[in-house]
Order: sequence, then C-alpha cells, then structure tokens
Amino acid sequence: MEVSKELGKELDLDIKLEDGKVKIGVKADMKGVDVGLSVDLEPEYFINKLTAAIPGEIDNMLGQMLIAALKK
Ligand SMILES: [Ca+2]
Repeated sequence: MEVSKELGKELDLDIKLEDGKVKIGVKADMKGVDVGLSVDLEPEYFINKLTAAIPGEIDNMLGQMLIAALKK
C-alpha cells in the first residue's frame, strides 16, 4: 500500500505500509540541494497518534479496527 502526494514542484510526500511499518518519506528537490527525511513507525503507534490528534471518539474506534485488521 502506498500513498504519494506531490506537495509542490519541489516537495514530495510518500507514505507506505511495508515490512510491517508505516514508512513516511519527505523529499525536497531544490536548486543545488536535495533533502530527504524518512521515518519508520509501528502502525499501532502511528494510528494511535493520528486518532488522538483527530477530535472526537468515532475515529478512535476506527483506528482500533484498523489496528486489529493489520494484526491479522
Ligand atoms: Ca480522536
């Protein structure tokens, strides 16, 4: 599973689920300088942080369903 988003002419965001991790990459391709950042997260940690940031409780339940589905 992979989600890619071009944030601008020089900036790309890439999110993958690979090897049991959520892999987030940001790449900036500027004049004369290329900068990259990558972060690998445990899916459960990522989903819990995301649902904690979203107001309300419904997304929390969805997050727990996603975590359960990923553990199958
Ligand atoms: Ca929430």
